[in-house]
Amino acid sequence: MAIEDRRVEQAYALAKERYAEWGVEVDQALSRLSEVAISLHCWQGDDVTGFESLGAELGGGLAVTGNYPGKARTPDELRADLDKAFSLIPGTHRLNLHASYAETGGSRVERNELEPKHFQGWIDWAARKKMGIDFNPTFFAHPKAADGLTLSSPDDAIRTYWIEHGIACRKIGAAIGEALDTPCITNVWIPDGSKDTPIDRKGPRERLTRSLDTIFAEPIDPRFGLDAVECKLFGLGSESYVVGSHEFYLGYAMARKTVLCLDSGHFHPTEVVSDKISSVLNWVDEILLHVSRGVRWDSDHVVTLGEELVAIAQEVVRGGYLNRVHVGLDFFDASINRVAAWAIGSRNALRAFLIALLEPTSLLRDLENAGDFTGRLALLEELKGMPFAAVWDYHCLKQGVPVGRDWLEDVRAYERDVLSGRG
Ligand code: RNT
Ligand code: ZN
Repeated sequence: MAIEDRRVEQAYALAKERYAEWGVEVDQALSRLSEVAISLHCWQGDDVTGFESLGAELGGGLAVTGNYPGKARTPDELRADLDKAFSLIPGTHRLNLHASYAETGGSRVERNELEPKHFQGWIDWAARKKMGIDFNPTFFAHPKAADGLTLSSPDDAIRTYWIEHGIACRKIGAAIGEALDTPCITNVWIPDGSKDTPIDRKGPRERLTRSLDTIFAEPIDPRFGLDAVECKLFGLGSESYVVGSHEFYLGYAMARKTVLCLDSGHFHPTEVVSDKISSVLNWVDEILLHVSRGVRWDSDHVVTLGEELVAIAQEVVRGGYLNRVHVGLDFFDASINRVAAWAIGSRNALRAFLIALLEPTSLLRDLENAGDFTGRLALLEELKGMPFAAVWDYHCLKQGVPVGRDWLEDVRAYERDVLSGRG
């Protein structure tokens, strides 16, 4: 049952007073929250399948489990599902698109021959929504990636094919950014690595450096396109060695002035991305986050409102980094309703930013500077009980999206009316 608007407003008024006692201006926090754009990953909608019908297994260490009915099979279905998801998320966000979602009108187009026109359907759709798009070359789920090596492959023909794919995608990214008038981040993630201990760790990394340098050789107007590189510790089938490790890409991003992508599922389980943000932003201008949730491994579970998610948002806000950090999501769960997965993950990411924006940071910093660690801990814990949910509900109301759990009813209706008809 829908909660009455009046009750939402009353709860908000009380919450506002409570935050004011801490010196926090709630309206200001909400207006800053409206500026946070989440790049919603298209691949949650169809289990990273894409539209190429190559019949190749996903591979690359990526694994989607579950067979919940109703997955999107066509670009129109995927866009309809995304429309539904966006209607449940307050604010204006972005789409994160993979090259494997090209629309080639039924004919087979090799990945190294993709062009902006193959993404026109996506561009037109995003333009109507006044929304930006980010982009990713797809270096997996392809016969030429079957042995797990792409840009670092010792095979010249294979490596060249993937370099050409990277170059093609960068041009597509720039065309998307120009068409939509907001820079498109084209993020390179490759699966390259090995299951068992390699003798040669150096050769593949040297080849990867040369491949990337070739892909990025032509300058791109930063108003249209930005390049990002995504590191990883290990994957299924690349447990012993990943060519594009954190050190590799941190160095690359610093030396070549690209954006660095940090995926929260890509590190040792006791390592956290929240602690890396203020380190790497000393050395690179901008980062892209792939907000994910690994459970025991890089399992890409739907993002929940947990301690690390809030810590990531706090680090971004406390550091004053909102304009240098791009926020993308990266999870894929086929065991639950896929639209709900988007809604849950995105709403959680935004709620984490709201919690961070409602923090009386200068008060906490003063305690820390005065050496009052008792006060710092006490207040941090008290803040966890503050009524941020009343502020969130009000934000959803004002942004015209469902308040509280009402969004679930929308998803259930969509499942009944649309998804269940997909066979
Ligand atoms: C894989 C990386 C990469 C992918 C997407 C589909 O471990 O996280 O970002 O999840 O490109
Ligand atoms: Zn990722």
